[in-house]
Amino acid sequence: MINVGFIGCGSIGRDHIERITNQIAGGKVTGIFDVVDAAARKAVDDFGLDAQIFSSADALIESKSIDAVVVASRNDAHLQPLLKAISVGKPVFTEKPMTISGEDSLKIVEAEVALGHKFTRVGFNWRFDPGYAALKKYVDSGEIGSLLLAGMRHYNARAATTYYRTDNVINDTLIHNFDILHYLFNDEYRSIEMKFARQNSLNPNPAENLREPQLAIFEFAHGAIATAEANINCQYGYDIQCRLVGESGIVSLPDVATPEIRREGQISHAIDSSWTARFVDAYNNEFRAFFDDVENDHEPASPVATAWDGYVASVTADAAIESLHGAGKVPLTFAERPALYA
Ligand code: ISE
Repeated sequence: MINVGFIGCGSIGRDHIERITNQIAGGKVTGIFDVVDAAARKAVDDFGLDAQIFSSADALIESKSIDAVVVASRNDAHLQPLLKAISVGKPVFTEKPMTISGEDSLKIVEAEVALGHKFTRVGFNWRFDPGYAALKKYVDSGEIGSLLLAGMRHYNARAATTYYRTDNVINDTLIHNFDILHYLFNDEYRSIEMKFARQNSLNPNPAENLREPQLAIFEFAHGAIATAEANINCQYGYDIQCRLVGESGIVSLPDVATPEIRREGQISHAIDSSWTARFVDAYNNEFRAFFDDVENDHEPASPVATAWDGYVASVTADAAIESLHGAGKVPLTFAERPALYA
């Protein structure tokens, strides 16, 4: 049983605590830290945890009673606990994005390279979704030839939080697409360009606060092109689509099966608005993989997103934000991939 230390008990943190406590085997939450002490106490009470509440993230990470660390704090608070976990040699899982800039993400990569060991897993959970896993397997089998094009849809019924703004579309939402496209194409990005569509009049936070829908256009090093639509106020549900066009065929992400309803002259399927429900298998699988690795003393390996994958997504996100702020098509350049992540 892995003793897990949790940093951050906001909504996704609580979700993971619940999953580790009630849904999957292998780990036990034995330590908690949150900058808001009451949030840590509430998590302990709500989930009936037998866990120590630490007074700082560093104290939790250093504690001998903690085997592995989960970072689920705000996006801009991941860097320090990740560097700390690496410095004391503890396996660490961080929610996405790994950090909020390519520069900071490179620091994680460099810290791991200096020690010659991969400690970090990034919560790009789509890689563990059965639908995406099937897509990846199919593409890698070569049955539709090399990929030429991709079209993706990343729709939210409405924004996740009241502070969700125009730039959050990149680091909170499209960051998943940045990672999964890179993973599926197995090719480097050459450029990204962001465009705004006409505002949805149903967006409750429009004008400069939350400009969307947004369209991302990616070019890959070998010439393939992909697009990803982010539509954050689509109203009707959480809708994730992906269509990959190869030289001799097309493969598309299956919808999650829900019962077909025939009623009042219509045939319908329900669509949920919650991403935690849509990706529940993916979240559970990524934590099972984390605990398995820790139990067996394994470094993260595919399909797990490593610090390098986190870095690639962060550099892409930096360029996407630059593009949103008027830079047009932004070329993408990356540091040389260290042998550790070959
Ligand atoms: C959220 O954090 C997610 O990870 C969801 O997948 C994404 O659709 C949503 O926009 C984010 O806020």
